[in-house]
Formats: sequence, C-alpha cells, structure tokens
Amino acid sequence: MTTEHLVLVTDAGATRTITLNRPAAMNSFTTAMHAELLAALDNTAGSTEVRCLVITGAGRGFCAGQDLGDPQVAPGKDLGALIEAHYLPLVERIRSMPVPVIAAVNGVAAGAGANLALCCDVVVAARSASFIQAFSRIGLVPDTGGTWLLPRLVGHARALAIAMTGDRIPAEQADAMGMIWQCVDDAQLAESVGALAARLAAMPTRALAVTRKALADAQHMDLRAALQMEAQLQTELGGAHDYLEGVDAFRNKRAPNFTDR
Ligand code: T3D
Repeated sequence: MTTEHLVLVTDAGATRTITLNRPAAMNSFTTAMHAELLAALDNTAGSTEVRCLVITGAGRGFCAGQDLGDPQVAPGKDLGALIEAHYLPLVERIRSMPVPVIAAVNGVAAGAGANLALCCDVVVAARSASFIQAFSRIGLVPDTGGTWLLPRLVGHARALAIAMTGDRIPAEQADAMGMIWQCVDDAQLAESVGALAARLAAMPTRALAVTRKALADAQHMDLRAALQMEAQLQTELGGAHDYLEGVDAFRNKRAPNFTDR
C-alpha cells in the first residue's frame, strides 16, 4: 500500500482504490487534498496495470465538498478561480480516465463531494449514504459539473428541486430516481464494489472509455450525427485487438483476454 497524507492509494489485482483521507472533516477538499488527488489520478491514468478505479472516502463520510474553513475560500477570495483551478481539472480528469471509474459512496456526499461521485462512471452507495446539493444552503450554485450532470441523471424537475432545496437525498431514493447505479447494504458495499470493479477490469478497457465519451458527446448531437459517430467508433474499435479477441473468445467458448488501452 502506498500511503499519501490526504489520499490513500491501494491496489488489489487490476483494481485501484483511491480513498479521500480527511475523515475528521468529512473528507472535504483543501488545496492540498486536491493536489494529492489529482496526482493520484494522473498516476493511475499512466499505469498499464490498473484496469478499474474506485474512489471512496475514509470514515463515515464520502466527501463534504469544499472545506469551508480553508483559507482559499476566505471572504474576498474569487471562488470562480478556485473552481477553475481545482474542481474543473478534477472533473475533466475523471471523465477522461482511460479506465472505468466507480464511486463507492460510503457516507454523505455533499456539495462538490456529491458531484464528484456523480461524475464517476458508476455510482454504488451504501444504504446509509446520502447526496446533498449543499450549494444553495450557502448561496452558491451547483458546481463540479452539477448543473450538467444532475438534469441528465434525474431530469429537469427533480434536478432543480434538489439543487434549490439542498435537501438530503438518501441513497435508496437516489437509486430509485436514477441518480446512481445501485444502493447496497452498508455491510455489502466493499464486496459489491470489489466484484463490480473486478468485472469491469476484465472487460475491454478501451471500449469502456470510448463508451463514456460517446454517451457524453451524443448529448449534443441529433440522431443522425450520433449514428455517424457510432459508425466511426465501430470502424476504429472494430480494427483493434479487443474486438478480434472478443469475437474469437465467443466463437471458441473461452474467456477473452482484453489488452487494448
Ligand atoms: O467557497 C466555496 O464553497 C467554493 C466551492 C464550492 C464547492 C462546494 O463544495 S460548496 C459546498 C460545501 N460543503 C457544504 O456546504 C457541506 C457542509 N457540511 C455539512 O453540511 C455537514 O457537515 C454534512 C451534511 C456533510 C455532514 O453532517 P453531519 O451532521 O453528519 O456531520 P458534521 O458534524 O456536520 O461534520 C463532521 C465534521 O466535519 C465537523 O467538524 P467538527 O465540528 O467535528 O470539528 C464539520 O465541521 C466538518 N465538516 C463537514 N463538512 C465540512 C466540514 N469542515 C469543513 N468543510 C466542510 N465542507
């Protein structure tokens, strides 16, 4: 195990887990934690061994967003500059990871912490966890991708009410409304996420990363443009190793060995 001060990095097989590690402050973000997290993500992106990433939190919370005691957010500071310097690169880094990313939401995810979870590819939450768009409680708007992600996940009506009220959305409700992939019993979180990560790690990594991008890109296209994009991507992926391997494994009734990045 590699232990850094504010994030912990552990590997199990081809699955890497990054754990936000400021439990006394509900893993809220300071500039230093941003730097360590981004470095850990960059390192993960550059690893040829890692095939799935899990992001989770230490202690009883997932992440409470910006540390409201950090000097960076003292009165008079430009919060937009903080967002551009830290949260924007964080979301773009996660959304461009070459491997699938799972958020294992172990407890409350508030503010930027909620949207950090929601920008991951698959969100699995413990039943005791919850999601709070806490921004409105302190006179801000959802950031860290919240304005883009929330309406796409749950529809405009729910997104706006969730963002305006700042209400706590329990994991079960988040699951029911399609905000997240799955809510599991607290005692099952680690095992469920571990099994899912192992499954995704054995899948064609490059195709999964391209799938993430294709679904996002298609949001801005009409049907014809999306159909053309799909054709172009199948041309690219269909000429790659993993497609040939997948078809050969299917035809020969054996397990595939995917290697493309
Ligand atoms: O300036 C900007 O904000 C720009 C950037 C914006 C991005 C954002 O993320 S804005 C949103 C910031 N986050 C919040 O507003 C959430 C604030 N926290 C809470 O509402 C609650 O703490 C929670 C709902 C997350 C959890 O509630 P609860 O009752 O389970 O725990 P608690 O007792 O409130 O918190 C436990 C400790 O964590 C406590 O410290 P203490 O008193 O034991 O020493 C609390 O102060 C600390 N903590 C929780 N959240 C934050 C925090 N410390 C600093 N910053 C936090 N965000």
